[in-house]
Formats: sequence, structure tokens, C-alpha cells
Amino acid sequence: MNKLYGPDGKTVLTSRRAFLSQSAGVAALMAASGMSTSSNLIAQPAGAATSPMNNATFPPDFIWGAATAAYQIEGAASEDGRKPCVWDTFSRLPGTTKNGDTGEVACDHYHRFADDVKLMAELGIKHYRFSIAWPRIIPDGRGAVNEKGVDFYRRLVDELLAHGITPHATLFHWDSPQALEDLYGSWRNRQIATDFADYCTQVVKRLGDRITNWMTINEIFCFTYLGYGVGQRPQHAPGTLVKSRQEVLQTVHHALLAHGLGCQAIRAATPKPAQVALVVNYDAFIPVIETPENIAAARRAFVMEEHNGTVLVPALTGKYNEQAIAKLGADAPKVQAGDMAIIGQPLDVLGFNIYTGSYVKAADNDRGYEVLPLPKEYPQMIMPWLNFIPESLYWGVRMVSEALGKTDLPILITENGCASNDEVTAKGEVFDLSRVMYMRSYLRNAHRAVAEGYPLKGYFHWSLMDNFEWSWGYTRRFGITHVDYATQTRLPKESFRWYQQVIAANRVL
Ligand code: GCO
Repeated sequence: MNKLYGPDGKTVLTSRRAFLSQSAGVAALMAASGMSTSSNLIAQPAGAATSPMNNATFPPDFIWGAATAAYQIEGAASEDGRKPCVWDTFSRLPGTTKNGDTGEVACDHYHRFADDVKLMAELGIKHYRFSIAWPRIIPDGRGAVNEKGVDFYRRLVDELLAHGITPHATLFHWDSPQALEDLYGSWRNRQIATDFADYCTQVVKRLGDRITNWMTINEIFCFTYLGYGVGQRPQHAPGTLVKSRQEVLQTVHHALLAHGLGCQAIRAATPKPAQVALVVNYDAFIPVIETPENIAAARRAFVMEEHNGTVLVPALTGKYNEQAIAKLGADAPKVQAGDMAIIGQPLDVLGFNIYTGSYVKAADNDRGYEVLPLPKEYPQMIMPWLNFIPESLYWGVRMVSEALGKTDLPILITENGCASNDEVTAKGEVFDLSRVMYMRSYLRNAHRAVAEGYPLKGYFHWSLMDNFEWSWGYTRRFGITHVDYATQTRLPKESFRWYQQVIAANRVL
């Protein structure tokens, strides 16, 4: 029988999955996960036959969406009172981004948002995840609010609502105000947690009448571990060299604190009942062969490996993972009294950004698992870190229940996608078939998670359109819509057409 385990590895609950896995037939599985067989039939494209292989139908209330982030699409970097963020400064330094690309113009979404919302409506999404730029709202990071910046998001959200699209707003997607970097070293200083919470209050007070789905912070790992480094310049802004790993870990702690205070600020300021989430790109561990021993190994790796043990585990449980902290030794973050209670604020939703994963197997060592190296020829989606591992989505969702005991915490896939070498044909089409293959494979794993009763509630594809891919500039395309940066023309790719059909049918095609 399946068991659910707490962070200490001891059994805490008996799973309802055991029941599901034994129940007879597809119909029982669908009924148990809230799916209606009759609506499946209605939603199918004409002539589509259902077989066990293509019957990956989702519950009727499953959320289909797409995601973007402010710095990657907005442009208008110095318009209407916005001041620089650390990415403006960093990307202007020689050698930090491919071709010296910056987000100065990006997809010019600031001016073209109405057309972009039309594109979303054409795609058929009812949910859109975007981020709000702190340096547009409070250009100096703290102090005066720039109402013109707020107005932009008001216009965007009104346009979304007019098209029946629910906004999901991330309050921080890596664009820290440069002013705070200059003033006190942004994430190196504990003060940023309070300044972030104040910024959240100002945003939610003004936009909380029309946005009720809030995400505090996106991917703590990327702007801390990748933004601060020892020895060589890190790949992400602010690109600061620090003296010790401890200082890097301390930025993680400050980010967690900002998240916790941010949750409190949102809940205090919202004029309407609101949902609060944290978005984490936590590591997914896949049992290389699905045996009980390897599943137990994956469970251990999930909580003990450094990234999860220092970000996801404290955010969900209010405690850093002991083994991860012990391994860090003197580099562990310094914690003040009361911090952990703030960090472990209850969440309404967990946002899971999932692109890739790692295979593990049981091992006879002190940790009880081994993370396996991938062979050189392992399939990759043209990013050095983006290995094609579709099961990562399923195991990443499952382990929140199974390794952390959070069986009822709703999970949204807040990002999933890949880069590809897209070319526009003479007829003006883009056949990004590797993306279609990628999406289909990952969505089958999303379906498995739902069908087995894990609380996966939705999927946001990264990304709605090609955009500024950080240090890769515009050389990597993650969109289901092609953007010609010279003319700002948007061209839906084959993956857009595919996703459109998936959404309409509510099943993987
Ligand atoms: C992320 C980032 C995106 C990236 C995407 C592809 O949260 O990792 O949100 O900004 O563009 O992940 O690398």
C-alpha cells in the first residue's frame, strides 16, 4: 500500500492513491478525479476516437493558461516614471548577455498589450500569469508610488477581464529596483524583505479590486544562487561577487523572509478574498525504475538536496531541512528569532515551475540515494540545463504530497516549456514540432498526476510568446507565438495551434 511520508521520512498518512490505483478501469479513475465522461464526449473534436492512449482528459475546472514576466516582454524601460531594475544595469555590462541584448524594448508589450490579450483569447486560455515590475510601481524601491505604473497594470487587467481571462499576478520576477541595489545591496540586506512587503501592500491596495490571484516571488533560486556568486561573475543580475557561499545562502533567507512578509501584506491589504502562492522551480527527482526502493530514494532526495532543502522545504514547513543545513555547515543561512514562522506562512496555492529533473536510485550510502549522471547524448531542448524529462512533472507534483505531507495543497504548474530553433517558412508558418512533442509528453504526466488524485489544478505554458531569455538575450525562443523583433509581428506557431486544440478538447491530443 502507498504511504505518505513527512519530511523526517516517517510514515504519516495512508494514501487515497492506493485506492485509485486499484480501482477498475478508466471510468472509475475519471470519476474519482472529478471528470465527467459525458462532457468528455462533447468536448472531443469531431471524429476523434478515444483509446487508453489518447484519453488523457482533464477535470472540467482544470486551469489552462500561459505565462510571461515583466522584464522579458514589456520594454518601455524608461517610460511613465519607471526607473532601472538590476537587469537593465546588468545587461548593459559587456559580456553579460548574448549580443549585448537588453529588455529595453523586448516584445514592446507595454504598448501592444491589447493585441497580446487578443492573442490569448484566440488561444482560448482563461488564465494568464504575468508579473508586475517593482521599479514601475515604486521606482526607487521604497517610498513614493508611481501611479502611472499602476495604471498600466490596471489597463492590462481590465483588458484581460473584458476577454474573460483571469489575471494571476507575480509580484516579483527578478527585476529588483536598481536603487535598492545601490542603497544597500538588495538581497544581501535583510531590509529588502520589509521593502518588498511594503511594495506588495501598495500594489494590492490599488489592484486588489481586480486581481485576486497573487504570487509573491518567482524562483528564489535564480536571483539568489545565480545572482550572487563567489569567484566568478554570476550569470544573472545583479551579478554580484560575494566573499563566501554563506552570503549567497543569506540572500536566499532574505528572499524567503520577503515572501513571508509579502504573504502577510497581501492578506492584510486585499479588499477581496485572495489566493496567495509562492512560485518555486524546485527539483524533481524521478525514480529511475519505479520500484518501492527507488521511490523511497526519490523521497529522500526531494527534501534533502540543497535547493529544495533551503527553499521549498522551509517555505512549506517553516523549517530548513536538517540534512541540507548540516551539509552546508558554516555556509548555512543565519536565522533570527521569529523568522521561520514568517517564512512558513500557510499558502493557498503552490506554483511549480517545471522544465527538467534528475533520475535517482536507492543506494547503500548515508543518504540512501544516488543522483544519476545523464549520458552525453541525453536529449536536450537547446538549453544546457533543459534535459527532456517529462516524468519530472508528475514526480514533482507527487512528492509535495508524499515527501512533505502536503496532500491538499493545490498546485499549479506556473511554468513549463522549452526553447527551439524556430524558423518561419516561406508560407509564413512555424513548425516547432519539438515543442509539440515536449508539451504532449509533459502534459501526459500532468494528466497522470490528476488521475491519481494529486491536487494539480492547472497548467500555465511558458511562454505565450518569444521573449528576452535573460543572459541568452533573444537567441533562445520559448514562445508558442513567434515574435519578429524587428517588426514586433506575432505569429502563432504550430504549438500554439496544438495547445489551442488541447484547451478546447480539455485533453492531451
Ligand atoms: C523562470 C523564468 C523564465 C525563463 C524560463 C526559461 O522563471 O525560470 O521564469 O523567466 O524565461 O524559465 O528559462
